[in-house]
Amino acid sequence: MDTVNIALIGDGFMGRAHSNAWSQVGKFFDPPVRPVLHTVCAREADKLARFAERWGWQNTSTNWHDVVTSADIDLVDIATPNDTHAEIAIAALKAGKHVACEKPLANTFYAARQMRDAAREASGKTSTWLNYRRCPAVAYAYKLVEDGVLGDITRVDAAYLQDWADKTVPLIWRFDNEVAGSGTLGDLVAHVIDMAQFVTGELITEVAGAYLKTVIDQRELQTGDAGGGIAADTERTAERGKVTVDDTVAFTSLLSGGGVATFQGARQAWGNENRNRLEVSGSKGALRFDFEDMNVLWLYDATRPRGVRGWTRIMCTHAPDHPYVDNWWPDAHLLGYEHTFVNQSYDVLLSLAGQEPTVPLPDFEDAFQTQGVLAAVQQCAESRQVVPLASVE
Ligand code: SOE
Repeated sequence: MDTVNIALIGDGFMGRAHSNAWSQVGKFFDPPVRPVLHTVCAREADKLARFAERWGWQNTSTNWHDVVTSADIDLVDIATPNDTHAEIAIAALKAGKHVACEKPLANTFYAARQMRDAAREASGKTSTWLNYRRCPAVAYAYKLVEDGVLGDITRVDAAYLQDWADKTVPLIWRFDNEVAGSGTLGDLVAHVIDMAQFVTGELITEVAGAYLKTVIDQRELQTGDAGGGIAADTERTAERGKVTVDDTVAFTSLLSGGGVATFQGARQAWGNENRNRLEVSGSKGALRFDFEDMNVLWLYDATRPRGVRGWTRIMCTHAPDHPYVDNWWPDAHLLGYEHTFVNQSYDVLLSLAGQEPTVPLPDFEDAFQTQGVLAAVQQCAESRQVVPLASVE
């Protein structure tokens, strides 16, 4: 296979991020297989035609069923709202395609399990766009922990905080539990759950003390598509609808190595515009990451003589030590959000050619583990009881 024909399902915010990744990866990396932007599929033909023209997709379709079963397609890339992931992914896997799916895996634990089971039976490879693993600083943190720099992990403190969801934002799909399956929990905290498990190399085994709160419980109904942003301005009506998901999330959990991990998430955390942050402490030191300063990793080496101990600021742009940066720019010429998707598309292409990715790719098994944590948090918030992941149905 020297080329891979890609079908993208969805032309919204993630459709743009993925289109950019597939069109850029061959310019900055030398993937073993070349991606072809073969077909993009979405509901509205006029918007779709403009999207295809802008991003260089060769074909368009408004019928995803035909696309995912077409003999012309090798990989199906799912960038649609959460309630559509399972049907599309399972159809694509049954048709022998590789599948790259946006996060969270699905809007329900049941649908996510169906996707995980389909992947187990399928010949195609799966991946999930948990893209923050591919910030060079996060990938380097993974390597440092794997090399034992922190020793035994004792605690994790993680949060994903945004502040876009004020009362002027209409009732977009992210506020509808039927479509999204949760609010901040699945949209944001899924990322830091995956990051915590990825960097520590450990899994969350139980959840306690979970709270899920809706801050703004009514929003204006919208007409038309929310376009390419999280909450791009749209026409709205004076009529209002009920928000049926969480805005604010907090919970505590146990890690498989015995440490304790605490998580927060919010969409009205004023002053935190896209603050996806992680602190990991071990018996020999600690690491800190904050996506709003995404090229930097902070390291505290607790084995140093006390007089000289302190946080070291590492600019993770020093090739070849820091993952991916060899293919981008010289020291401190800084990467951004879109580079994490290009880095991930490179690793997907490596995996399709049977080669090892730069750092582990989250497949449907990994994403299902994260979905289990989401379900455990929802059950814990409901029951006020400790929920072992093994008990989640
Ligand atoms: C909206 O909250 C959002 O676009 C998430 O859906 C993405 O996963 C995150 O990377 C940025 O914020």
